[in-house]
Amino acid sequence: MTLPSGDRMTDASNNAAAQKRQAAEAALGFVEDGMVVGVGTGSTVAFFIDALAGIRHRIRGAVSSSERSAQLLRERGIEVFDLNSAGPLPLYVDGADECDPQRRLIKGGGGALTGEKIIAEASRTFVCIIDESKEVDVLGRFPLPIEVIPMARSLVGREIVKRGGQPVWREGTVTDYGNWIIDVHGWRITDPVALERELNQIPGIVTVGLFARRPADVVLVGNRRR
Ligand code: ABF
Repeated sequence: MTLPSGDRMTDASNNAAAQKRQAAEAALGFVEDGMVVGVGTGSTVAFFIDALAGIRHRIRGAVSSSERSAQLLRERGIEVFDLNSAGPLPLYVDGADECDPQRRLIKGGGGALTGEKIIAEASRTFVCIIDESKEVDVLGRFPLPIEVIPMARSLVGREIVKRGGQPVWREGTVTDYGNWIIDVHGWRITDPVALERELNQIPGIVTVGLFARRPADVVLVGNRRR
């Protein structure tokens, strides 16, 4: 396959894209008539939004985890609702950066972790759509994204170092909520629920990119259900 840029995709990236599309299309099976669907962010979700557009007459609309996905949804004629007006959602579909055997996730590589975590919490069923490159035995090979209030960047960085992590400021990234992101390298996260709860206590941290206290309910890997 050749990218719009004219670059040829490698077999591996071809395979990943095919698996992302397969998982996205399989997620349609969880969409029921009249639903307002929670929609995540990222390239896998972009395939899901394309698929959702094909059945947009069957749904009421969507709640988006990011401005970026909201724009994609509107461009495809899908109404976007505010979460407060939509209320509890029956379904949330989103990607991930890593997924362990217990369906616990690292998310936030795309910078939308706060909106994603809010909608995951508001949704009855969270369907995670990934390609096989995201599957790990232990979370942490992908640097853990943490959204922070800008004034707390150094404070949070020091707290991360105390816990054996290497914090890297994602310089230049400002989230939809005006915050910054620190990516934490070097952690092997064997108890993601405990780490999520501990980091959530640190003042200045808005969102930890661990979806472990509330993991995915279903994981679709290409055309395979985990
Ligand atoms: C999003 O999915 C983010 O949390 C995560 O970074 C992204 C994965 O990106 P992609 O689907 O492009 O691989 O929900």
